[in-house]
Amino acid sequence: MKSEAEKKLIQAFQKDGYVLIRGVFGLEEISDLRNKVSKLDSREGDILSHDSLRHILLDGRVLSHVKNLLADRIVYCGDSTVNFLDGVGFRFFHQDSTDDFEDPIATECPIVRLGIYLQDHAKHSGGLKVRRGSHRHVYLGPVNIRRLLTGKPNGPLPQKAFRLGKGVNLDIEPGDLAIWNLRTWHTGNAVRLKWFPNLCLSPRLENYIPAWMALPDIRPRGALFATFGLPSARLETYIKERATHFSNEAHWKASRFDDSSIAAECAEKNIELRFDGLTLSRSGYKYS
Ligand SMILES: O=C(O)CCC(=O)C(=O)O
Repeated sequence: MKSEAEKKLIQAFQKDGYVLIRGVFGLEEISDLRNKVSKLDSREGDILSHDSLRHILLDGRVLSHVKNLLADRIVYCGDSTVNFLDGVGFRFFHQDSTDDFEDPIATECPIVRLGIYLQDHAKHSGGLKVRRGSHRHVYLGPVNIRRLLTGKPNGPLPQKAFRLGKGVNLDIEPGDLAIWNLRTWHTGNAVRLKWFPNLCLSPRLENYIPAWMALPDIRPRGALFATFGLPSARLETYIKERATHFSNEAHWKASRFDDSSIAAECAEKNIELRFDGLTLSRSGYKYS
């Protein structure tokens, strides 16, 4: 039986394509995590493969929110990263649901991505920007405009899928957990203007904002990102793409979440592990 708070989160997630859950972790936990991330010799590999960070992804508080939005049994395929960047990170709206040509209004994408940010982004730049409701939208580029007009390629789509959705800079504070649908349009490294911190600008424009006009960001920018999904055709496509993408070569080499103790903990927590990326990488697959 779900609590009222859980039901509200589901409603918000279904409507907006994201939720920001306040105070999941304590300030000390986040500062400890930041310290651990800063001390890693290498940040390659998925989160479960880092002994000092594994507990955070398998934390009951994280899993209960993910399971509330998905279902009790969830799938993890090794798609998670540890970030700790001193420079300016990338800034452009994108969705993580790759090779996805389905009608986003008529079909569901039962996959979520979560972000744990290791510094404040409510009063600082550098946070997450999303387009509200954009898990039901397609990108308004030339290919999709042709699709709207001609139904080709990949079949017709309803006209109301061709919308942007209101841009929002999320007021992420240390301890918050952000979860978004894999189809939701989003970008990291949002710039907040000094005089209008809530004004949500286009990320392309933000690249040209001089530093003196923006609220500073806290560097290095630490964050953990991870994907969980439900068994589905959409998840299969995603896992295949992640397993074979050339940019993941080093990631799979450094991952070892098939270790028996990790596998046992995941089994106990009702997490199905998929080793497609690991297996392919170890088979000598040539990434191109
Ligand atoms: O860096 C961020 O805040 C966003 C990261 C992101 O786009 C992703 O993990 O899919």
